[in-house]
Amino acid sequence: MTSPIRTERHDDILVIVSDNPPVNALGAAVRQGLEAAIREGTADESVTAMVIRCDGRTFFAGADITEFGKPMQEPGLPTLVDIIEASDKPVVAAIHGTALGGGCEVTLGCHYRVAVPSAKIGTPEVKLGLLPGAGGTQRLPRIAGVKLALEMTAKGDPIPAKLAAQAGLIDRIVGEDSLAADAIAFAREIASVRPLPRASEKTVQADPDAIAAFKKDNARRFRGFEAPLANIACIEKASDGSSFADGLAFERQEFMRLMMGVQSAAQRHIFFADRQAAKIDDVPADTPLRPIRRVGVIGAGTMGGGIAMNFLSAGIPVTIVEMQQEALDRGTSVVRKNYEASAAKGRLKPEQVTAAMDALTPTLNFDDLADCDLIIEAVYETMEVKKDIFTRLDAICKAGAILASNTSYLNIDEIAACTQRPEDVVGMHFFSPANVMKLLEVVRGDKTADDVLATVMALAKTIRKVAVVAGVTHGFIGNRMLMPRQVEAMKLLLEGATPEQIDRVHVAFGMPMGPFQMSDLAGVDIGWHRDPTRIESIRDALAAEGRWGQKKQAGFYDYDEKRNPTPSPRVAEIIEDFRKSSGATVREISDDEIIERTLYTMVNEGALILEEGKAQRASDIDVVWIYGYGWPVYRGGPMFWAQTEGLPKVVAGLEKHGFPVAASLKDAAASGGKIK
Ligand code: 3H9
Repeated sequence: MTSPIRTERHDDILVIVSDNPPVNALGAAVRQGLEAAIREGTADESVTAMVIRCDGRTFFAGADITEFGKPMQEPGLPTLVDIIEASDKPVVAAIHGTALGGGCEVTLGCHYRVAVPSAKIGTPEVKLGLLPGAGGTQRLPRIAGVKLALEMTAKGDPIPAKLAAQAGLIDRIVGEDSLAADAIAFAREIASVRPLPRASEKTVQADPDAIAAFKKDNARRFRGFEAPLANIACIEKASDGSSFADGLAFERQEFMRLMMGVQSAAQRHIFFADRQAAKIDDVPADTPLRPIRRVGVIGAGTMGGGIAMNFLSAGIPVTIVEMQQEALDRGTSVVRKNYEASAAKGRLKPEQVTAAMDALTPTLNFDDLADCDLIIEAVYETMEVKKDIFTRLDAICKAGAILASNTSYLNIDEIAACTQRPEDVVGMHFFSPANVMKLLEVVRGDKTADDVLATVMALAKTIRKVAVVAGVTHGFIGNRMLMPRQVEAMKLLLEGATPEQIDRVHVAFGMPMGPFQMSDLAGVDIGWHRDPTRIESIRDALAAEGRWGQKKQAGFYDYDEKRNPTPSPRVAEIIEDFRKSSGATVREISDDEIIERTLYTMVNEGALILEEGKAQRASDIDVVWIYGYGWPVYRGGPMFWAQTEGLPKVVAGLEKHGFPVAASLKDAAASGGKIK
């Protein structure tokens, strides 16, 4: 097999080039090739300096994640970085694209680093539940200081070349289109400079205050995660006076601990699940896409406005339609306010706000949708209204336009059937707030054309959403799985649990909020029949009393002006009344029972969804829950989590409470297999 690493001689400079598409991951062959090339350069007396660069779209994007968990082939990445640093001739990293993780660590082992202006450098391992395990936690603070090293390792976001240069991580920013030549010229300039700057030989100033402040400021963000704290501990070790060798030993120990743990397995699972979700099993990756130059949105409410913002932010013009001028003005002004708020926080430049607003065309005239390539309907969840809209769209939209509904429950096939072009109809289920939440459920109707599906999936990437294909089923993937959870949460109240207990168990599990906190935030009145005399459930009783949630400062909880919740004595009374009238036996409910009845039931529903072919794969379900509902990523989504719980335990838990268990779940539990 040919090596992905080749060497090129430019007089006295040896250029070592990696060509390992798509992202130059540092797999075994790359590491072996790099080691051989460095040895070639050091052995050859006519070589004065070396340059390491990559072909393709990026510098090394990190260790090869697919090798994790398998026996490591020599040289390991830490050894390779040590070999580079130990070279007695200068080695220059020439960076373009993203130097990430192990790729960043290779640059830190090099004596010098040059980069193009668009390059980024970072240590995103924490997002995989890991830490930079090839000396990164020890070299990074020695070059860039404790504060930046904490930010980069414990949060994992890459930094642009300019900032890296200010921090000493880049020695020279070179021409965007002349990296190879500029790196050689730089190497020649520094070829005879001695001593060689080696990161491992530097010391770093201790900064315990910065470490304490960083932990405190980010406590919320890091809640439940193991890896951020391990990253911080390694940076602390690098700066507490310990030797470099001791620091490396500590880093290795922590890296291995994380690598063997469930959290990293879960986060690595989600890394691949994200990318897998974009693939449609029976639609070829090279399916020609329909051009989307203008998007129409019907409805300028919270949902419609949020949906429009996704496209405006991506530079795609939007025509937004409403029935009344007042609603249209209100919707447009909310979009503007949202953009201005982002600008005030420094996330957008004023000219970007202007450009986005200029690309928005508000109108009361439905016919203005005629020139749109994609029209997304975001009005009430009523089949009749949707059918009416799609009939009108069918009459006015140009041939080939994609007609999408943002419905969260309704049958896309039924909606499609009222048009003459069901093949152009698809579901695009955004999650609220639509301009923030990453998830997009793409609902594939019976007749949805392959190119429509492929176009919408590709468009999702353009607007920075994670898209998952769902089949037509009530509530699709996410909301369908939410239903058993809600039903059980309400039953548990009757049997003796309180909203506080159920929410506490969910938050301790890692969810951003529990079912009742979620109801209060979304609105207890959502889906309510609006007849205060008809009280059939605890929810009806709350709604009838105007306890509609946070917006009324009263829902399942009481709220103060700052929206801080406290348990409500009135809600306790209502629950008590229902307990009496339902004749339920009230008992102590354990936290385990709450997990079994509200979360195992979701897993069961997920298994049914897979059996019915309404989701392509179990990992897609995990993606839905991570990006749509805030399931803790360190638990890998409900289906992955069920595996880590142990499927036999999940099945036994469901059976204990009398739930009918999905056949596929039972089979997987019995055979020691996986839910697929
Ligand atoms: C590490 O370095 C540990 C060390 O500290 C210590 C070791 C001892 N490995 O994302 P894309 C695949 S941990 C294997 O769609 P983009 C990816 O699955 C690593 N495969 O492209 C996809 O495959 P497919 C730290 C990888 O342009 C294809 O490449 N590094 C890896 O949107 C294209 O990827 C990171 O965490 C990998 N490292 O984004 C960086 N990376 O086509 C992870 C990607 O079959 N990578 N693939 O679906 C990224 O963040 C993005 O891929 C990147 C490009 C920004 C580079």
